[in-house]
Amino acid sequence: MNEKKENRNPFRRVSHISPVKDIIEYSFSRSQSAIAKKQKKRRTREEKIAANEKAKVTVLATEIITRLDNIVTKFPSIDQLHPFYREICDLIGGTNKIKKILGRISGISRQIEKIKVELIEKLDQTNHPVIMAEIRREAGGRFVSLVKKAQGDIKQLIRLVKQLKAVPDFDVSLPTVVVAGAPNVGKSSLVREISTGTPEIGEYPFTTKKIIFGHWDLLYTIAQVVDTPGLLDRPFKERNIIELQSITSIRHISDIIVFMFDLSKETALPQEEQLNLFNDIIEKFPETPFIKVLNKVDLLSPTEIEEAQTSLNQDFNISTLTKEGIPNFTIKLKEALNQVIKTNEKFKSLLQLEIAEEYIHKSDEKMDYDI
Ligand SMILES: Nc1nc2c(ncn2[C@@H]2O[C@H](COP(=O)(O)OP(=O)(O)OP(=O)(O)O)[C@@H](O)[C@H]2O)c(=O)[nH]1
Ligand SMILES: [Mg+2]
Repeated sequence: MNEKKENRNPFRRVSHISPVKDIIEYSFSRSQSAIAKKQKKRRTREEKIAANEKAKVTVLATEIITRLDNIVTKFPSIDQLHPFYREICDLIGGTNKIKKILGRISGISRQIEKIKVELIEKLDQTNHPVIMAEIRREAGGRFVSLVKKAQGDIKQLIRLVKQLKAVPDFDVSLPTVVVAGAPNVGKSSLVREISTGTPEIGEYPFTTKKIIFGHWDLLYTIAQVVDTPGLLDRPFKERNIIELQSITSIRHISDIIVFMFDLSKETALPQEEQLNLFNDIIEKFPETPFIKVLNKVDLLSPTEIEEAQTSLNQDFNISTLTKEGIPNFTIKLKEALNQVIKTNEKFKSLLQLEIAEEYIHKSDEKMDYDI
């Protein structure tokens, strides 16, 4: 169970990050109500005042420090993230930038701690109530101006975490089909057709702007089906964040790539560019098995489909609109996935389930024999 949870989006576990204004307000209210613990021995009026002032400064510093430190420690360790989430995190926020933000926040927390120690010492050196109150006010002023330095960083972090929490959960232990292709070829329509995923379908290119997961029941397990934003035929460094999410899914989580083509008149990208794109992807990820699918055959004549076969050499002809070719495609995709499960080391644990089934079967046979 725990293992499964760890496979999920780690940013979902990040707890609420308070803006600086709330940190200040909350810490001051705690500090104001702070009074020194009662001592057994009788104390003079000055001693009581000194103890209370020290308590106020300590509580104020501790409350701010705890909140700042929590932001840093509760943030998932970037270097230990699954490569998929690390790359997505890099795309959305820039991992170096995030590390710097976290570093600055903990730096401010350490500075507050240092000033607290310094001012407590200063409080120890006087027994004058007016000076003590002045030192306490000085502490408040210095803490606030320091914590305000983190205002921009914390604001950015709140925005980033919100975006990162929206990245779907994926489970490393499950086989994953990534549906990719040029914009508007029908990727989302296919994902809706074969899985529980419900991505938006639109007549215009780039309807899908982020990765969307659906699930699909297989014989012994479920598979994840990933809908990705459309890709254009262009060099890697010119790709935008939306496209790069597709590449990230292909790179880190795809066990099979379903690459879709659209050769109808509606196509957003000419056939040649779709082929360039396909070749570019399989060259970059030569280890990942792929299936080539020609969609929207309802819009093509038999001659056009035949011609496509020569130029694309596609594995399947389908129409997600009329459902033509879909049953055959799903059967074959399931077979391919079961093959991946059998041959890929990382799905060993799923196969053990299969062995368990066989074992149950064998013990049934044995019982028959005994009777
Ligand atoms: N005629 C026909 N239209 C289809 C077929 N499949 C999808 N469409 C239409 O093509 C358009 C794009 O479909 P989507 O499923 O959103 O395509 P996509 O590849 O996810 O598009 P992006 O997310 O924008 O890259 C929609 O208007 C669909 O209704 C099909 O087999 N035949
Ligand atoms: Mg789409």
